[in-house]
Amino acid sequence: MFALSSGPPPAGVAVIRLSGTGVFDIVRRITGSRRLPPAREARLRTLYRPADHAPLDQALVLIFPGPNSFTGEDSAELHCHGSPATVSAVQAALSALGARPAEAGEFTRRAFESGRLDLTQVEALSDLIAAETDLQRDQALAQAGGRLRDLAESWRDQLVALMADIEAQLDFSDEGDVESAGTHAEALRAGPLAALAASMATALEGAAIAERIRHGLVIAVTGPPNAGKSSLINSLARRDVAIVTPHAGTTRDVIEVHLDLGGLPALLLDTAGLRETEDPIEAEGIARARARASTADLVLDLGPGGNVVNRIDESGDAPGFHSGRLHISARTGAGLPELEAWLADWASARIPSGEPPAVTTARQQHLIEAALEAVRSALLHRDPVLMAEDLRTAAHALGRLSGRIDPEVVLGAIFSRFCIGK
Ligand SMILES: Nc1nc2c(ncn2[C@@H]2O[C@H](COP(=O)(O)OP(=O)(O)OP(=O)(O)O)[C@@H](O)[C@H]2O)c(=O)[nH]1
Ligand SMILES: [Mg+2]
Repeated sequence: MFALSSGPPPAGVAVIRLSGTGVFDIVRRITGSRRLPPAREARLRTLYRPADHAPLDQALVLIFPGPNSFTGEDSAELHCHGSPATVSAVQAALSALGARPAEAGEFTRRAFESGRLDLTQVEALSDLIAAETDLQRDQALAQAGGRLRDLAESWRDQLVALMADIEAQLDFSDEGDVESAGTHAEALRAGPLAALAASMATALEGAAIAERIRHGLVIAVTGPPNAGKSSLINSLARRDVAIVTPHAGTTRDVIEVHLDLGGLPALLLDTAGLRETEDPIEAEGIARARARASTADLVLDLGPGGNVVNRIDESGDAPGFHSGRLHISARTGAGLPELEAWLADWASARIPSGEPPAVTTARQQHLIEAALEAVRSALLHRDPVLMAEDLRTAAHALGRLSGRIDPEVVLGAIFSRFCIGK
């Protein structure tokens, strides 16, 4: 299979990736040479159309023999010139040579299936491709390196050891050993099992922060029509994302803008001006504005009693914080540096610096919660048989975390989020 892995043409360079059995043969045929480049070293080669041997492009060609490749299979990359004509001609040549276009996420899926990545790393790669701020990148990169995988593996190893221990004790007590399995279970409760529960609970603590890092803190701008909400959004975004007119009731749909607040991600929402209206379209916009504002992490209210006062170019008020409100002019930009500094402080108070959290997705959080619940239930049992049963449940949840034992539908949903070529 093959895919264009770089951005859409035209571009300076287009990277076409290939993976699977027979890839090296295809590279030999498209370059018209028996000689492959040395592993993982780029060589300049002419690419030819198989039908008539017409030259298509001069490209850098690299090969990555399996299993030491991203997918674990024999793989190759063709770095072509990035014009639409070159890319489609090379792709047509690859199809003529028997390769087929890859599906979305198929390279990553093969990496998962060959055991090069576990499911938490797959999720991290998806986040890494989507990362817009430094913090999102740091979090995704740490996860892609296998941080949660290693943690979950150590939990699973501990569970397996504890289960083996309990089984052994049960066998002994069958033989009439002096130490009863029940007393042994008591010791586990006080020691390793309690430590395991504590470690899982600590990992879960960062989940809410990780969620904020992934999706961004949500900031809604609200206020009456014509307050200057869309003007403020455009100034903060530094581009013309929202329509601004002197007409009251301009904005209808909620408009979302990604902001980088000193490396911290935020999602800024422009909303319809709040007022009584007969117009059903505007009324729907206002209902949506209210709904989004009610779940936002912060509301910048440009209304009469709100926390932001706009139009100081008209009122003559001084910019910045005074009388408990922030004074700005969306038109002249006065007070906006103060607003941006305040937003960056506000965001950093909500997203503490330091180690990025280990648990980053709702799926991971859900499964670790399930494992923790089973371990806590095990802590309550006197009967070692029931205790072992709970530990098995916990180990199963952790197996799903890594994707070892997840049903096809779950895997399909995760990989379909990837773009083609990854
Ligand atoms: N003088 C002055 N005019 C402003 C300022 N901010 C916005 N305006 C003007 O006020 C009008 C309305 O601005 P918008 O940004 O569209 O207001 P809005 O709150 O988004 O309005 P709706 O979408 O209708 O709810 C436009 O003509 C803007 O140019 C400001 O700080 N000073
Ligand atoms: Mg508006």
